[in-house]
Amino acid sequence: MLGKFKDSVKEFSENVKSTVAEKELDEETLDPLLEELRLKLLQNNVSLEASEAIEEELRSQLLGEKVKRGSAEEKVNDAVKETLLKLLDDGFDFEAELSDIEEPPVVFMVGFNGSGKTTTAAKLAQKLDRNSREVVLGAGDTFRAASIEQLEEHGEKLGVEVISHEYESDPAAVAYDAVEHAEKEDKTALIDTAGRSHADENLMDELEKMIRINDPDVTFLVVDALSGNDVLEQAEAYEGMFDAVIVTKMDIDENGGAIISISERSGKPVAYIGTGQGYEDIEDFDKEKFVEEILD
Ligand SMILES: Nc1nc2c(ncn2[C@@H]2O[C@H](COP(=O)(O)OP(=O)(O)O)[C@@H](O)[C@H]2O)c(=O)[nH]1
Ligand SMILES: [Mg+2]
Repeated sequence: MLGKFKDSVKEFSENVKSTVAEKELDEETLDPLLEELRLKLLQNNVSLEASEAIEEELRSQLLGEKVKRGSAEEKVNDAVKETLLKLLDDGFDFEAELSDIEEPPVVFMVGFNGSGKTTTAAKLAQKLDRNSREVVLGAGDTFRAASIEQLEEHGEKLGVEVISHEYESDPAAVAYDAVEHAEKEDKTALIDTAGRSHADENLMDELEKMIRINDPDVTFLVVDALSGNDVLEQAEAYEGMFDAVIVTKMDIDENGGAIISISERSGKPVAYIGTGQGYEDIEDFDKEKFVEEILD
């Protein structure tokens, strides 16, 4: 995880070290190095926007700084670290959010196909259940083949009730029933939805209707770390509809760029990262730890 990104930053700081020895960092020295860092960031799936923001921030921190041989690497690492920490939001305390809600809470999972919504809903169901918060799952993906069975299988394994209707039925009605069940039994409703993109206008309208009718307290946008620059398209497609992001498949991502790009674009916190296919494989996002891992 994150190996390639780490190498890029190392290479940048080593370049600074070898080029400047003891002199002041001027534009002539810094520009080509920053340019090179930017290219490396892009290769690591950091968006152009985010790469430029990082570059600008580093420029303003480093320009005019005197860098002695031997301390350059540390100086640059500190600057990159500071820049990334500034760009990333502090985490999102999901369970504290839920505790603030009086009615049985309603939580929506939205995102593109294959991003990990259904799997993450199951992981969250287990997490909440363990912390004495009973959950009902709503099979709101009535569109994709096998999606209802997939959720029901999770429900069975976890001992969590799943509310479902037939395929092609109105997902807003499924969510409504799940919410009603949650109200009756004092549970938290976790509503799965069908993956969709800008191109699927009907599905997008349907999702808007689902949200309008069921008024979720928390909506997670689930994105896949491997989707690279596509995370921007995802942030855009769901703009204004989500409160926090969950980035899945961090166990098989080498770059770490998706977290940086989506944070920069959406301005929303990353609540959790997915680190595998098992129910346990979900972690609170810790930006300090993430940045340490990139730079260490
Ligand atoms: N390695 C890994 N695989 C994941 C993770 N999250 C989800 N997956 C897998 O990604 C695939 C798609 O997940 P699914 O939940 O069906 O996505 P959905 O279409 O958004 O509901 C499944 O094979 C999951 O097991 C993760 O954090 N790491
Ligand atoms: Mg699904």
